Amino acid sequence: MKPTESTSRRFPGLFVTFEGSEGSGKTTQIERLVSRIEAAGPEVEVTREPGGTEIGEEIRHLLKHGSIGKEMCPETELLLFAASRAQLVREVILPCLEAGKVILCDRFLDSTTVYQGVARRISADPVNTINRFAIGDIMPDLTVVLDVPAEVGLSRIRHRASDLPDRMEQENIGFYHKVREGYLVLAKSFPDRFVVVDGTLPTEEIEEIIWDAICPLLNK
Ligand code: T5A
Repeated sequence: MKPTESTSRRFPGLFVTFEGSEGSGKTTQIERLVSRIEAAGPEVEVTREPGGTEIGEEIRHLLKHGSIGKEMCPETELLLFAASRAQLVREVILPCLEAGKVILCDRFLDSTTVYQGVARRISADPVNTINRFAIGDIMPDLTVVLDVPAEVGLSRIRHRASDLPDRMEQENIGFYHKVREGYLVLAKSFPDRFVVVDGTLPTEEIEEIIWDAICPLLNK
């Protein structure tokens, strides 16, 4: 049977999430979209996962840069991402949706489904149950997946001026291949929510494709 999802359509706001592997261009596109959406009328809020709240940012540090992070088992990792998400939903996302804002979130529950579920091989039952517990009944109205070959994404972030790779950026290439494939399979399962965009296109072209997907939802 085909899986089903409820949406957040009952709120006056709009919830859009951005997914994809490392270096796929999520942050770049979110930055470009903010002023464009604001020019169309609605107030926009940008947030990210893990993080986006004081508690979430502490968890982010532990997950990515904590000196004890090397010892972390996959189950702990899953629960920490979920804890950050539970806080973000209640402290930021729900209030924004109730206030009629557009909220753009850099990663959300699909990252857990793909990274911890598919790539770390935690079985789907606990992943889905914990995801559901963390988000309550909030689902994105639209999820944009920026699809790039793992090699392209990794080479982009490795050319970045900033520091050494963090804990999540040190996996072998096979891990990121699974991430990419995981997103593509997930997007096929929920075609009403997902739009997959070729992340190797020029940034301006990607922006136009995403804008075309968001526009009808702004005018709901
Ligand atoms: N994670 C997260 C989990 O395992 N489970 C979870 O539940 C969650 C929520 C988060 C890490 O945590 C994991 C996934 C991640 O490993 P992060 O620091 O937030 O870590 O990392 P990312 O989300 O992967 O962010 P990145 O900054 O690495 O990638 P972006 O945001 O996708 O890419 P961006 O926009 O910064 O662009 C990267 C570079 O590419 C260039 C940009 O200029 C930049 O230099 N670029 C392009 N170049 C050519 N063509 C284009 N179209 C380009 N678009 C961007």
